[in-house]
Amino acid sequence: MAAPKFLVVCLLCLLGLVNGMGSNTNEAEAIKFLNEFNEQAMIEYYITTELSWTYNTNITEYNQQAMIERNLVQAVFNKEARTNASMFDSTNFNNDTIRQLENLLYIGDSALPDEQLAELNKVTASMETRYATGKVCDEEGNNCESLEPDLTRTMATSRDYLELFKAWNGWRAAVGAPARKDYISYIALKNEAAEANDQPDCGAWWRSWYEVDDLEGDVTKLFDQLKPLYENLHAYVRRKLYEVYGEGYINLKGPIPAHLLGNMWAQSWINLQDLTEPYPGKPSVDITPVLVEKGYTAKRMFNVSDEFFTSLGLIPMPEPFWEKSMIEKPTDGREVVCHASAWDFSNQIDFRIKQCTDITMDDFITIHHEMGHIEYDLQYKEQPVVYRNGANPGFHEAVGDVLALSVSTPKHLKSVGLLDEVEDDEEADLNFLMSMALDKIAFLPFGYLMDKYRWGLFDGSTSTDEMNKSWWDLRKKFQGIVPPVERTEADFDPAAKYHIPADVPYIRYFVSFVIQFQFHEALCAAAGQTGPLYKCDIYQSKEAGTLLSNMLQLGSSKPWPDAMEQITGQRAMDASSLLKYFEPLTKWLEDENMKNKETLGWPEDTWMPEHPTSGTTMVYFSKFIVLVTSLVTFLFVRKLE
Ligand code: KAF
Ligand code: ZN
Repeated sequence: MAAPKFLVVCLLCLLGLVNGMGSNTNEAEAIKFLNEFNEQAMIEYYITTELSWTYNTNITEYNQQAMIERNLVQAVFNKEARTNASMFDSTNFNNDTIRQLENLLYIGDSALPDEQLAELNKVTASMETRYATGKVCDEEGNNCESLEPDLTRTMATSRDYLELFKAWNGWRAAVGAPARKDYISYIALKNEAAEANDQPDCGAWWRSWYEVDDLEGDVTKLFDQLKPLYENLHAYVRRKLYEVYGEGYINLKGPIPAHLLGNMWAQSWINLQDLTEPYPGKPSVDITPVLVEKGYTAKRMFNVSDEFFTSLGLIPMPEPFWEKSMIEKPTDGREVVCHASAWDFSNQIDFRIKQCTDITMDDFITIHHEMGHIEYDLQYKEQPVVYRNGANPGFHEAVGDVLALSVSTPKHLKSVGLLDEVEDDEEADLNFLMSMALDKIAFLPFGYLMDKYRWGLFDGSTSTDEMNKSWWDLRKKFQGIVPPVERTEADFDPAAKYHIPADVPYIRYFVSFVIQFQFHEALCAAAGQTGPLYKCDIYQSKEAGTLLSNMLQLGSSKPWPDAMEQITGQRAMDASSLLKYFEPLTKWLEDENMKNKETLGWPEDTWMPEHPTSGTTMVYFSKFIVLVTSLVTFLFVRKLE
């Protein structure tokens, strides 16, 4: 295997066809080539994106095939661009020409030979279709439910152990296990693609986008710094769940059953807000009931988000966005990919969001997240196509979330009529900070482990024979959660999370969750806000908006530390802003856990919860006892009368 590849590479070297090893030293010609490429790329990408959109908003065999075939045509275009770019010897060109040419040498999956690329496209499309169309039905095969909105709502609102289990387990049976075989093919093909891009494996390739020496080391340091806060939150929430579900289901020294945390993947615990408020008597900071009561529609939620962007002087969502986006789940029977995404059609006009919006606070925040992507797209649309990316993938994920940090403050929500009552005292602040921690702190280990898991599969340190076990090893080690029933290697639970079958890397979200607080702090300073970080709201601050948009306009034309420095004055990821934001809550959690003599972590890590169905027997038994007691009391009282 290795020898022929080596030969090919050397032949290409002799011909000067790889890595800018060409012989043409004429920079004017290089610039002319780049300009022509840019014009043509806008046309080609537009066609490719349109076909992908058609599939994503109407999943049919025909649309899937059209998308796959178009991807092959796009790959031919990309390969040709790579060949042309490699004709130049760019040693003496200016930095920008070098950066653009280098970008064109790495063409992603398109570098695969036709046959393998076709196979990869087929495998990925089949995994994505299975995920997008997955349903959970009852024993008779009736009352089938999809992930959005049905199962998501159940996971968020039910406190019935068995009902939660059925949704959790049903989803994994529907879309997890069936993806196992495809995923093994996928790993091999993605590694081939990595090698075709001069990378040792696909994990290394994905990490290379961050232009640092040791991304894994960098994120591990950040994670270790944040771990104590996570463990404090975990111990506190575990106690609250113990009060609801009792000792058969919750061990106060063990990991938490994965289906009790208000979310299909236990990645956000925001839906446990009502159970976990430090001071329960205070007005709630959850706007879901207000959105529903006031009759908000998806469109109106999008308008409110757009207004926040424009209040900073940022670019409003353009007309075609409103005409062409899909902001609700279609009701005409069409199957669609519901997982939210933001689309740049590369023609400087057409930008769209696809989201099956539910009228909840969660989705209100997701709207800001997605609009952040579009805002970035709009800001860098004058850059050449090769630079129309985030400074790194984490930057792209952070933009909308930064704005949402302001939007979520109770004062802001009240000012736009989304909360009726707010109080401004220490107890109310702690309730608010708890709600933010359930989102931002609970997410950290999940954001960290999703790619740690895939990096292990790609570099071979995790065997495909233990693909499910190693997933749960990481889930237990970092999140402190366990499956509610035993799992085996017939299962493949990672595929029950969108980004795995859909081939979307995940460390970007961990990076985002750290840097969004760095950006927030810098923008708050620009807005002249001097109070605690968690109270800052940059609404209507043109200064904050300008600072942000100047950075966004760079796209990926500069290495990300330059972009970060422009906004924050720092050149590195740093958890200090995040820790500063949560400082009052950290202290409160530490005191509370100390008072209750909580065990931090999950030392009893071999513990498993009772089987859910044996649990139901218990539930029925206790209901029966209650019934008998009431009957006896009733008869007794009657007799007394
Ligand atoms: C983020 C923020 C809050 C909570 C949770 C998260 C993590 C993550 C999740 O697990 O839900 N969030 C998302 O997946 C949001 C979708 C997206 O905006 O990140 C989307 C994912 C995606 C979908 C299809 C193909 C590729 C990526 N990303 C984008 O639409 C996107 C990414 C980069 C540039 C432009 C758009
Ligand atoms: Zn995103």
